[in-house]
Amino acid sequence: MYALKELENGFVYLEVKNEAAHAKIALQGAHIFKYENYNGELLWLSQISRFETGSAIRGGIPLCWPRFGNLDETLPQHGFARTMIFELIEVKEVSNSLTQVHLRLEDTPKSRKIWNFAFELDVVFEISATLSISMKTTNRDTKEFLLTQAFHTYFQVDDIVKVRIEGLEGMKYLDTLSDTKAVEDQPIEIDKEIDRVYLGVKEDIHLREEHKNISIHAENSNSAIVWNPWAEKCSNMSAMKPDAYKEFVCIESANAFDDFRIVQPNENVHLRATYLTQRC
Ligand code: TA6
Repeated sequence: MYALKELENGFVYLEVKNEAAHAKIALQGAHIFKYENYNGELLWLSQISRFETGSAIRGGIPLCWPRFGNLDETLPQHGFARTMIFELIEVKEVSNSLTQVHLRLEDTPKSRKIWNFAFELDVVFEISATLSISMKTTNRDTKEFLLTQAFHTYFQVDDIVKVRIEGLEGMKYLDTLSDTKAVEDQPIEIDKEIDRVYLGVKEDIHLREEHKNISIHAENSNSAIVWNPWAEKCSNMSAMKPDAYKEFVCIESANAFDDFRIVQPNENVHLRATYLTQRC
C-alpha cells in the first residue's frame, strides 16, 4: 500500500506500507523520516521537528547535496536539496515485501541562483526488511562541477552512552571540533560531543546496542561522519529538545572532504547506503 498524504499546512509526504516495513518520505528533500521494520524504528525524529516548506526536517535521513558541510560559503550548510520539492516519479510495489520509490530534483531558476549548474538528482528508496537509499547525480550542464554529498542519517538509539560503533578502527579522521587529524584506534563509544569525518572508509560500519545491531553498507563512498552534539550544543540546535542527544547518533555515509567527486558533463555519480537491522 502507498498513498500521498498532506498535512494541514500543505506539507506532502508519501506513506508506504508492505509486509516488511512502514515508511514515510517527504517530497521536500526526498526526506525519509520514518522507517520501521520487525526490529522497530530505525530512524530518530525530533519531537519538535518542523514539517514546513523551506525548513529541513530534524531527523530521519536529510540529503546533504550538492555539498556536505559549509566549506562553500555560497551554498547553505549541507546544500539545498533538503529544502527543495522533489518530483515523485514512480512507486513500484515489486513484491509484498519490497516497495521502490523514485524521486527526482532538477535545476530550477531558484537553484541556479545559488548553484549555476543544470543537473538531475535521482533518489531511489528500496523499502523492505532492509532500507536502501541511493542518490544518482547527473551533470546536465556543459561544464564540470564539484560534488560532495552525504546521507545524514539519524539513528534512533536506546541510550547514547551504551552505543558502540565498530568498523572505523584504523581509519584516519578529521576531528572538526579541534580541527586536528588522528587515527581511530578503537570502537567508538560516546560520552561527549563528537563530530568526526573518517576517510579511507571501505568496510561496513556497525552500530551496536544492547539488543540491536545495525549494519551500514555504503557503495561508492570512502568517507563517513560520526556526529552527536551532546548536551550543550544540543540545547542550541534548532528543532531539537535539550535532552535529544541521548536518543540518537548520526553515522553518515558520504563523499565528503577529500572524498569529493568531479562530475563531467553528461556523466553521473551515485552514492548508495543499505541499512540492515538485527535483534540480538
Ligand atoms: O554532520 C555533522 C554536522 O555537520 C554537524 O557539524 C552539525 O552541524 C550537523 O551536521 C547538523 O547540521 P544541520 O545543518 O542539519 O543543523
